[in-house]
Amino acid sequence: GSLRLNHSYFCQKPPNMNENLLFLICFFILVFQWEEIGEVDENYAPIHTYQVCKVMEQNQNNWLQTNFILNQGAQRVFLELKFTLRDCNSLPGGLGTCKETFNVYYYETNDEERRNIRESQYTKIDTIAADESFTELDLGDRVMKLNTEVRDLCPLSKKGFYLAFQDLGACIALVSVRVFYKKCPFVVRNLALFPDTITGPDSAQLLEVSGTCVNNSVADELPRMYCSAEGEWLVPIGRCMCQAGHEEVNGSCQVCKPGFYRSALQTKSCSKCPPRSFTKVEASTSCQCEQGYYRTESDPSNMACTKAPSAPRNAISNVNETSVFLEWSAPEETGGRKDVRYNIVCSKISTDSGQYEPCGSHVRYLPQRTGLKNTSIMVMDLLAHTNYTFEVEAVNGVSELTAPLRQYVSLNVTTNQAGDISVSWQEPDRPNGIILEYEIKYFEKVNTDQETSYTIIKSKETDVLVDGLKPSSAYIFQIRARTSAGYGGFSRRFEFETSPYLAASSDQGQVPIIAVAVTVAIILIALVTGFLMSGRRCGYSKAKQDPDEEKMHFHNGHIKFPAVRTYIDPHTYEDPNQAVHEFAKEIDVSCITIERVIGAGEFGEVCSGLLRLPGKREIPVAIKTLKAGYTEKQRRDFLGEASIMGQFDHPNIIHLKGVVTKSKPVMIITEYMENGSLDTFLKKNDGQFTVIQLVGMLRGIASGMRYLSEMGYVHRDLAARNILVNSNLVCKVSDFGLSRVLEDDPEAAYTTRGGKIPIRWTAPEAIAYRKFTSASDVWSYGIVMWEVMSYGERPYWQMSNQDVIKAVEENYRLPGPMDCPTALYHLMMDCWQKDRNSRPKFEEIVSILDKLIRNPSSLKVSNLLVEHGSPEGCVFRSVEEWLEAIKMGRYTELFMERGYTSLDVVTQMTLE
Ligand code: ACK
Repeated sequence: GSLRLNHSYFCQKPPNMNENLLFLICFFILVFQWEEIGEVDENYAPIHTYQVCKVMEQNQNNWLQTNFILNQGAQRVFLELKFTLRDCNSLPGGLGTCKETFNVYYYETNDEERRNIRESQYTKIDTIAADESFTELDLGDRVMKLNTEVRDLCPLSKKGFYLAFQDLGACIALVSVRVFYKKCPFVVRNLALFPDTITGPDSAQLLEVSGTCVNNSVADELPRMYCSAEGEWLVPIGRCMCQAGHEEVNGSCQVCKPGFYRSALQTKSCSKCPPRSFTKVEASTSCQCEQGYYRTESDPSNMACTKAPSAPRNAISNVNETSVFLEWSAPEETGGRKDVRYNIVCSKISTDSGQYEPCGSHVRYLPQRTGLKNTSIMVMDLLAHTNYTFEVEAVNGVSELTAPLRQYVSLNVTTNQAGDISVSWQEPDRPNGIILEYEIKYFEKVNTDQETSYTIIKSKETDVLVDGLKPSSAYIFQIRARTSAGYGGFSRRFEFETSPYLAASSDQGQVPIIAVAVTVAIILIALVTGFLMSGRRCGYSKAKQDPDEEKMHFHNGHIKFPAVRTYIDPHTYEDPNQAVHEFAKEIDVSCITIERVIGAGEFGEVCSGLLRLPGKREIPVAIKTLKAGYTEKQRRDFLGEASIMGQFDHPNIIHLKGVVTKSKPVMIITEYMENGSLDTFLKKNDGQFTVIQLVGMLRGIASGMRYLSEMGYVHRDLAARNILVNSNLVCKVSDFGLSRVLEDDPEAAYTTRGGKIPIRWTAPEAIAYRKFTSASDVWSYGIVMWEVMSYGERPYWQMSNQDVIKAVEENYRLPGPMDCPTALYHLMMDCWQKDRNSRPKFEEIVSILDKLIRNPSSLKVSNLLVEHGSPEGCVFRSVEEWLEAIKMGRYTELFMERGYTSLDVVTQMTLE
């Protein structure tokens, strides 16, 4: 009877515990010297305890052993003990023998019936001491000071284990023992089922779990999640989508009702059949067109069914010698489509047969004969004095599917005669100023190509009509443009021939000259003068930093000089040595004392030492060396960092003292940062700083980055490992480089486009198409914030780079680090906005951090709803209003769908 009582107390799952803790059955089966006693707890509720209190007697060795506890496959099991312990000092005679601890052991085995486990076979879990012991006085008041201790057992590999408690002479009452493991509970996420998953043996381990799609759904990309050691699901990747003909309703896929359909996997729910279509069955993937209506293969399924257009209306013609301009109005009935096009069918009366025949291939149509979008056309190169008929036909996407009934309007036209050449051309691509006019030079091509005499005409437009030319003759044309800088060169020569067409009939007798009107597009060669070329060589260019910007720079034909001093890319120097000596001071090696090696850099060792410049006091410095046997390129790249660093002067940018290039080894001397790199420093001092100290560090980094961005320098590798910390906790941005910046970063990985990029720190647009800007540095800064607030945790833990790219693309963002003030987490999230223009600028980041530092109460880790009360302190009236206020408005729909429709429900949201 007492065993059962203990079992029920010891092993019941209390109602307030998390869903993800699983309790294992345990009770005591072997009791040596311990007593089972009825007691009351601090609330005077009856409890049963196991007690032992043989403090006066020597050589105690009292044991309690549990039943066989099946671990149910868990590799890490937790043990929670609640007990009271008597203070030895309060026992008058027992001081010599009295103990204040007891031992907990376990014995792992596959044998469920194991009896007689010897003491030596147990493995000790721990010696347990009380945080709170009690005296006789307390006992008189019936105050029992209950201690709670939790230990874990791992890794477990067998079927189960026995627990045992050993008392060596203490006065203990064991009130409860709870044995449990943690699991990530079964969940349906993104239409995928994720099974109950027991957490891994390691406290930092994330288990990757694949989901299975719910009925009638298919995987867009295999859905996966990570099960954390705490039993939480993290980082959902991929999702399942309801199959066509089904829609998502409350996490399952249900069929579309008759009259509704769902085709493409992109639409979320079943839609009503579009106009002029229907379906009479369930689970339809499309709707059928009503009779007389059609849909083309490329028509989207949500488009109404349509029919062919009626004929064009109000056609008119305007004859100009042997050209005719036709114009008409759109048909009255477009058939419900926007893709109405027009085709022209031209026929003429044959001079031989007097019958209509096709016009032939010499006739030219501007812009073209078929598929016209506009309601007009120019028809040229017709025969003079000839009767033509033009049919203007209207068609649309479904005309071919309808009965072969052509919808057209026809026009009869008679031409007269012609004798001009019309020449047109395009403006040059990149003129060096406003074009004032064009000069057109032409001459008749006689037997040789040589010009004997020529004519020049001028035009402010990009076309000209040249008349008075001989029939059947070749002419050469050349064109040049004039700007305020003078004339450009002539275009290449273009040759045209006038045609010898005779009039089909003429009242005026023989027509001596009948030339064809010709329209020619001549593309002029670009006119680039010395002015533009010299602009290109200007030193203040950011050519290597952003080619787009460079283009804009020069397109306008002038050079913009920025207001603040601008970073100069050392690449713009033909001789890199010149750049080094422009920005870095040469230091004589005799001024330097190397003391010890502190690390390894890409090009050689990094040492600490002392620098004593003449007339100055000695200061500690860091010395980067270039190892012997370097190539010329390595030397250039190594010193490139000094050429960059030497241009900066800011308290949060590592300061260059100078370089040693005249002797070997070549060295770069910088200020010494006592605490080394930020990531290592934070890991070493986990949990040691106040939030204000951490925010102070972040403020420094942001200020350094603001300076770099104002200088026009994009860092590209901003990460805690590239920040150095001095003895006053001042953080400084370091690691400047040219192309090699990313080559020497062990975090950098090759992307599909071949670049080497530190994926976890880099903005998606920089990964996808190498768009590195100050806005991508802001993204990296957000990651640095996360690293700092989590004391050097690795961003995205041990997820693979590929998974990180995917997850970020799918809008997953790192969760807030433990104990991170909500205001800081929101700032990080802002830095990780997909649209780079929506991210804050470094200027704003500095000012936000300053405000937080000035107002420390804003840095509390508090309830979301309180934290984000509107500035006036008013309470939010709806979930939408609250989400908008914390810049998460885009999630409103999701909240509604999942039932978080009121703030009351939101406040009850669990972490899970
Ligand atoms: O984490 P750390 O101690 O800090 O190890 C690396 C190592 O050299 C290789 O880069 C340290 N280091 C680099 N520059 C400096 C500096 N200016 N002051 C102090 N340590 C530095 C860095």
